[in-house]
Amino acid sequence: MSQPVLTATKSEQAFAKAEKVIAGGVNSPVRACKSVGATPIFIDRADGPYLHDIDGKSYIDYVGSWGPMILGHSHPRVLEALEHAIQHGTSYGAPSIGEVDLAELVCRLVPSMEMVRMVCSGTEACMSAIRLARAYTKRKMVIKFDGCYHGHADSFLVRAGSGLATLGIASSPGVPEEISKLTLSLPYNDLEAVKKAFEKFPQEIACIIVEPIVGNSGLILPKEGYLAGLRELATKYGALLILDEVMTGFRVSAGGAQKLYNITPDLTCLGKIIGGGLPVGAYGGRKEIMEMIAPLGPVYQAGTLAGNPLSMAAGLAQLKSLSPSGTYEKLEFLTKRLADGLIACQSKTKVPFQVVSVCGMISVFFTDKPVVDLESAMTSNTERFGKFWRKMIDSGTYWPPSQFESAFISLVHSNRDIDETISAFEQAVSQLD
Ligand code: KE4
Repeated sequence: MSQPVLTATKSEQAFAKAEKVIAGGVNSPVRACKSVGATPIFIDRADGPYLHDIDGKSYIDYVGSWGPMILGHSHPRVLEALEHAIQHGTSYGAPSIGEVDLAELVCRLVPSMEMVRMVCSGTEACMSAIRLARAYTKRKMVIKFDGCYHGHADSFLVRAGSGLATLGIASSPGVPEEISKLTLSLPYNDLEAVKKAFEKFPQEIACIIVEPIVGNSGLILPKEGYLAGLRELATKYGALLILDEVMTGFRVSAGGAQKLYNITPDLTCLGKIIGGGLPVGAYGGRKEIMEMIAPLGPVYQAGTLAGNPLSMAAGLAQLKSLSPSGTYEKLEFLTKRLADGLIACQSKTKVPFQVVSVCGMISVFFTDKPVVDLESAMTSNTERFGKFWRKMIDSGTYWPPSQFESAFISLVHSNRDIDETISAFEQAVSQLD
C-alpha cells in the first residue's frame, strides 16, 4: 500500500519562503523553535488567550508576545484606543499629548521613576540606561548577571539569557573585546560575588543592572535579601542600581518587582506591557540623573519613533485597564491555579521537574535540582523539554519554545483554559521518559 503523501502545512510552506529572505526565517531567534525541534507556527490572528495559526488550528497562548499581552490579545479597549489614534495619523516626529499622559501614569505607578524617556524597545531602554549610568558616575564598568537578558546591545551580550541561553551562545561574535571586558557577568542570587567585584573595582563600576525577577533563564526568583543586598552594595560603592523591569513591570504587581520587594532603584527599564503590544520601551528614575539626557543635558539618546502615538495609545489603554482593584489578585489566582495543577502532576510521572511561578509568570524546568541561577537552570534536560513542547503544541497549548524562557498568563485565561492546560501537561509529562 502506497504511503500517504504528507503535504506540508501552510506554516511549513510559509517558513520555507521566509527562510529565503529573512535570516533564519524569523525576525527574532527564539521564534525559530530550533531548540524544541520544531518549525515555527505562523499566526493568522489572536484574541483573548488564543492564537489561531494559518492552518486554522487554535492554541491556548502562554507566550503572550513574550509578556505584553497581559490583557490577552485584541483587548477591546486597546483596539478601540488604536482605532481612534490611527484616525489622527501614525507618527509625527513632534510631541503628542499621549506621550505625556503615558509618562505621567508610569511615573505615578512607579514612584522611583521621577522622570522618564520613551524609546522603541527594551533593548533601547537598557542600552540608554547604562549609558546614562556611565555618564552620571563617570565610570565604565557594568555588573550584569548570568542568564539575565537586557536586549542585544553590545554590553549585554555576555553570558546573557533568552535567545543566547536557548542557543547555547556564551556571548556574541561582533562584540569587540574592548567593550565586553567592561561587563562583569556574575552568578545571580550570589551577593558574595558582587561584594568581591566591588572590592576589586571599588571606583570603576558605574552600575548594577539586574532583572529583579529573572525571566530570561526561565523564571528564577531572588533569594531573600538578595535585591536589598544589591541596593546596599550599589549605594556603598557609588554605583547606580538599575532594575530591568521590561518583563516584570506592571506584570508581577501594579508597581512591578520593585514594589513587590520594596526596592528603590536609581533607574528602571520598562517595555512590553506599556506598549499594549506595539513597539515600546522606557527608562527613567531619579530626576537629577534623568536631567543629564539631551536636550537637557549632554547624554545623547534619540529615536524617530520614540513616543509613537499608536504605541502610546495602546500602552495607555492597557495600563489604565490594569488599574481596577483586584486585577493582580485575579492574575495571582490564575497563576497559582496553574502552578498547583502542574505541581500535582509530579505524582503522575517519573520525570523530575521544578515549577517556579510568580504573579503572571511561570516556568517548568526538567531537572531534579532547585533552580536558583543560570547554572542550576542549565541542569535541565533540554531534549526532554523539546519533547514536552511538541506534545503540548499538538494538544493545542502554545508554551514558550525554550527551556530558558518564562511562560506568561493573561487576565483572560479562564479557569477552563487553565484546567485544560493542566490536563495537557499531565498527558505530556506522563509520556516522557
Ligand atoms: P526588546 O528589545 O526585545 O523589546 O527587549 C529586550 C529585553 C530587555 N529586558 C528584558 C528583561 C527582556 O525580557 C527583554 C526581551 N525579552 C525577550 C523574551 N525573553 C524578547 C523575546 C525575543 O527576543 O524575541
